[in-house]
Amino acid sequence: MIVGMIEDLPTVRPSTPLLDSLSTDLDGLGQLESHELVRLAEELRHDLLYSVAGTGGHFGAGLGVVELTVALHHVFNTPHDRIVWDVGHQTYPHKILTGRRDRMGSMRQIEGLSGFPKRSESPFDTFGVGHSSTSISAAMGMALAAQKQGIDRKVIAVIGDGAITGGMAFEALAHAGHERPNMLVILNDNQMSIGHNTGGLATYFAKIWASKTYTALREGSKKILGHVRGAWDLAKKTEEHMKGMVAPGTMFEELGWHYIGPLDGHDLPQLVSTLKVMADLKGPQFLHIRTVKGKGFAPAERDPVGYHAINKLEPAKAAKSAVPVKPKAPKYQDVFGQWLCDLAKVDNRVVGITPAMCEGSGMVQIRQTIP
Ligand SMILES: Cc1ncc(C[n+]2csc(CCOP(=O)(O)OP(=O)(O)O)c2C)c(N)n1
Repeated sequence: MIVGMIEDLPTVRPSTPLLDSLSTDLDGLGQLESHELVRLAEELRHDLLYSVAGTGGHFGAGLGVVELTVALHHVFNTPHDRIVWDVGHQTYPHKILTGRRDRMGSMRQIEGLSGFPKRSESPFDTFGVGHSSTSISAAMGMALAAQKQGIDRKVIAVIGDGAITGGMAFEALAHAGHERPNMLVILNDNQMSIGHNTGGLATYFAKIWASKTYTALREGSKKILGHVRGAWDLAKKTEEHMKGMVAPGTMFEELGWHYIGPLDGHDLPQLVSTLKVMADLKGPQFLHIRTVKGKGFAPAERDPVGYHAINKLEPAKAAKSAVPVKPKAPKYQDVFGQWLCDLAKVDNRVVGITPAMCEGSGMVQIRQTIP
């Protein structure tokens, strides 16, 4: 179900019988049937909407990985098997599932839960993050260490299409392509970073998707046009003029990875069956999934940049609009952004460089006024 308006956000804890029945060590999750997993994902999404609406924090990324979170904890024996989330801003559903549900109301407050994975918080948080692009490297270290000690452990890195553009991620991709540890990287491609993606890799991922869609269409039309004399030849000639077709994943295959995808990351049954197969494959495995940032909350789906992170929503006060309540004081990044603009106006040697997050670092104004 898509929640569409702020009034629809749960202000009281939604009914989540299946989620309530799970033990904090996730015993039993592995035994759930496919239709139960789908129901669990729905309950988890509602619980997430309820808790983030109450505390504020990272919003869109977590909503986009609800199915993936359920699938990973269902297929893998966590925390013995290790999930390494890149950046970690997408781990709110993971935290709800892994024993911290009753503390979600303390998110990002003093003595409360961290907005990122934190090893001291839970054995399910395998790596302390916040900085991006580290997950593949960390997961590779864990995989090699387990191999060396003869421990039978699966290791999975989950990385976004924004974070994977970081140099460290590529260092690890190249390294693992050479060392060939048994590990899985899941590329969560939602066509978004914090802001809109830029750069050649984003174009490459878009081409992969376009080629897959095109191939599916081609297979369909082959069946139909094959029966019409001349029509198929004409279609083939047209096809020769099409530029920019790419075989999915060639780049990763060339680096030494076995690539599967792109798959619909919200199709839970398909995700589960693919993960089950991939879990037993040897060597470095790469699964490319496509998801929607903000999935299940229509305003966030429409505006993934604005809803990357939100302030606490106050549904009673803001009953008529989906606009997050304004904070009282300007944010640190806004003060910084204003200072940067003032400086750049009087000194043309000043250039702004964002950490791939123009909005979050208060640099929208300088981009617009002094591009
Ligand atoms: C070293 C470093 N640089 C920049 C950032 C800012 N940052 C936070 S999340 C992120 C990428 C988000 O995009 P993606 O990985 O696609 O995840 P999504 O939010 O789309 O799920 C970036 C660049 C960071 N956390 N660490």
